[in-house]
This record gives sequence, structure tokens and C-alpha cells, in this order.
Amino acid sequence: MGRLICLSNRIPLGPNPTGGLVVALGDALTERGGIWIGTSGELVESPEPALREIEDGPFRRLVFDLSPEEQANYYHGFSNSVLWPLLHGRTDLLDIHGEFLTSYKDVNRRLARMLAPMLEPEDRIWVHDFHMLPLAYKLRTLGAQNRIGFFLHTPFPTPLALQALPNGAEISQWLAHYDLVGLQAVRDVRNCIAAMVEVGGATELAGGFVHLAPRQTRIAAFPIAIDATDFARLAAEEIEKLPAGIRKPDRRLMIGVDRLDYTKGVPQRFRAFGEFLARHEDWHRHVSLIQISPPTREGVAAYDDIRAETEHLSGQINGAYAEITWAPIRFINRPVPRETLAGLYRAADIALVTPLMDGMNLVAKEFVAAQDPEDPGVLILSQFAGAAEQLEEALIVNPHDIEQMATAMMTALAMPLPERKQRHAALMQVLTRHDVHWWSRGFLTALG
Ligand code: GDG
Repeated sequence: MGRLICLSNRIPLGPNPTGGLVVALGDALTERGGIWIGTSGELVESPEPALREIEDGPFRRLVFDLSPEEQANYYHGFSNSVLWPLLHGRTDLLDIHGEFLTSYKDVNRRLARMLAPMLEPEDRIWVHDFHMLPLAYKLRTLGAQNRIGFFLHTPFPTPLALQALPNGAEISQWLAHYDLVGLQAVRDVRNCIAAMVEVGGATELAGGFVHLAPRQTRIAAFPIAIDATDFARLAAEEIEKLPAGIRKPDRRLMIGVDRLDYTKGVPQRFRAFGEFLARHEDWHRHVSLIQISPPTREGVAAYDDIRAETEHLSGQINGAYAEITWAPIRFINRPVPRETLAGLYRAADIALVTPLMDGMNLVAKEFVAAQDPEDPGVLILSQFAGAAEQLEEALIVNPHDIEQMATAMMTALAMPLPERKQRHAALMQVLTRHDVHWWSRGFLTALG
């Protein structure tokens, strides 16, 4: 069996890399002598046209540098200011410039040229996410015949949204050069096939295949997952280490954890909490919301806007309701260690996972896994998170409907223990049956 070669924009660095993808792919990479390839995180004026080995890890890792111009045009530009909003249906935020697309293609061509000479015929290639959509096309141009799979971590947009992109049809061409395109949810598979047919001129075949001459590609859903058993163990240990005062007998805790991104629906969540407080004066001092939102993609204008909006809203709600012994919202704009996060999930009574659009949303799964099965908290989950297709026993809400979300908060706070236990058991069964190993095995088996 050939090697597994994984590519993603960011790769886990350091001697003991962590993160969901490391758990998912680490075994396969170690067993098959695989390689993980991605950007180094370093900017240099003239990047070397060669991959550089990182020596000190459990599996081989190779990196390449970007230039400041590529960081601006390929990464912040086409990846984060065109593809990210497009894939989440936010065509109003598209920032289209010719030099963004040129740089995006150039970086992918350079990567393909560095990778192609290393390939052996039996190697399988697994490309992750929207930064590298054209990689298979570029590799095929250089003669690569390998099995190449692609997994998109975001949603796939509707054909109509895709038409907002001047090169919308080209996306279908790029996808058609993969043997397998994996998406998070069934809705994404439907959108992708429809877009390839309507915008790209492909033909739909039976069994999830599409034909775009001269190639045939399978499009299928592989909902990404977590190591639920391991996360449950971590949370049970870590709750004991939380600082005193986080849990109070007469105070319930809601939690939100999201990169500070406009797709995550944090303003809508704050408004709903404000609506809840306006409706339920008896709950003042007895419930608070911790919102952990590490900043991300700083320097892209839309991200500066979401930061200003959320700071304004949390300030407004705290200003209206806070008392000397209680503030309704603790809005934390810094990353929190993973262990603390696990303990906080377990300490929380309610998780608010209310994205306007999300590929999967792993926070929803982490919260469920972290709960005490004998006294579990309640998950309030947006219908627009990919996770909603699997986590049907959550309280499913429409994040645009502020009143409905405020009502769901009350329903969650009032939910009797037997119902909480029954919902949690059902959710946990989904997570243990479909864990992260099931996810990576499923994709690699389909690719093979
Ligand atoms: C993309 C897709 C898809 C967050 N804050 C902190 C922290 N986190 C961790 C969470 C979770 C991860 O980051 C976030 O994952 P999500 O899935 O919620 O969202 P994205 O970052 O947007 O990820 C998404 C995912 O890819 C996987 O395919 O589900 O739809 O958008 O693990 O716990 N971790 C730590 N400190 C923080 O402050 N340590």
C-alpha cells in the first residue's frame, strides 16, 4: 500500500502536534510512512521552490514559505476574502480582485511542482480545504495519475451563489480532477453536484458521481468528528481544576466558543440573550454567558467589523443589566487552553452554537462529549451548522430568529433532568459511533 500524503494550508508544528486532524490522520501517516505538507507560517521575500523538512515529529512533515505578497493575495485575498465568504453564502462580502486569483493559482502551481517529483505511483493524496482547490488539476497537468481526494471543511454554496464568482465554472473544473470530493453534510453534496452541473456543465451520474470530461469524480458526505471518548475523559478531569467561583449553586452558565468570525452568529446570540434578559427579570443574577472568541484573520476588514459589533453589543447588554455582583456576559477575546475549555464545557448548563452557516461545527460535538451523563447540559444548535444533520436531539434553532432563540434558552434552563439525560444519551451515541477514526477511515477507504 502506498504512502498517505496529506496537504493543508496550516500544518501542526512542534514535536508533539495536537488538534483534531492530527488525531484523525496521525495513525494513518505513521503506519504508512506518510507525509503532511503545508505552509510554514514564515514569510520570506523570495520563497525557495523546494519543500523543507521539519525534523522533530511523530511523522514526516514538509513545509514551504509564502512571500508577503502571496500572504496578502493568496491567503488574505482569494482564500479568506473571496472563497471563505462565498462558501458560506456571504456573496455581499466578496472582495474580488484579479491579482488575488492569479496569486492563488500561482501558489497552487508552485506547490504542485514541488510535490510532483516526489510522488510514487501508489501514493494516495488527501488535500484539505479551500486554500488548495486547484491542486489536483495542477498535479494532473504535470502527469500525476495518483488517487487524489479533497475534503472541504466549509459548506458548499448554492449554484446561484457560485455564480457571483467570475470564475465560478473553474471551481467545477478544479474539483473534477479529484477522484473523491468529501463534504461535511448531505446538503453540501446536493449543492456541489447541482453547482457542477448548472455552473460547470458537468453531467450527474448514478451513485454520487459526476462526469466532467475527461474525468469522473465521486462527491460524498463525510461528516467530520471528534474523539468523543477521549474528550469526555479530559473534561471530567479538567472540571476539577477550574478556578473557584466559576460554578455557583444559584447561577447557571451558558457558553459560546467560536473564532471571532462573521459566520458564527455571535451578534445574533448576544441579541437573543439580551431578549431573554428583557423577558425574564427573575433570571437576572442567576444566569451568565461566557463567550470565548479568539480573534482570527485580523487585518481583513470584515473581521474588524465583527469585532466592533460584538464588543458594542456585549457592552450594551452588560451596561443595561449588570449589577455589582453580576455581569451577564463575559466576552473573552483571547484563546483559552484546550484543557480549560474542556472543563468549562462540562461546567456549563447550556451551549449556544448558533452559526449563520458552518461546515460542521466541532464545538457542538465537544460540548456534548464533555457533559456529565448523570447531569448533562443542553445544546442549542443552529439549523445551519452541518452538525444539525447528525445532532437531531439538540434544541435546533434558526439563528436569524432572535425571539425563537430566547425561547430556546428558557426551554433549556427549564428542561427536566430525565429529558436532558435522554437527549444527551442519544447525542453521545451518534458521537461514539461516528468518531474521528470512523471519519478518516471512511474517507480513505472510499478514496482507495
Ligand atoms: C472549520 C469549519 C468545521 C475555539 N476557540 C478556542 C479553541 N477552539 C477550538 C474548538 C474547536 C475548533 O477550535 C473550532 O472548530 P469549529 O468546527 O467549531 O470551527 P472552525 O474553526 O470554523 O473550523 C467548521 C471545522 O473546520 C472542522 O472541519 O467543523 O465548520 O468552519 O475544536 O474547541 N481551542 C482552544 N482555545 C480557544 O480559545 N484551545
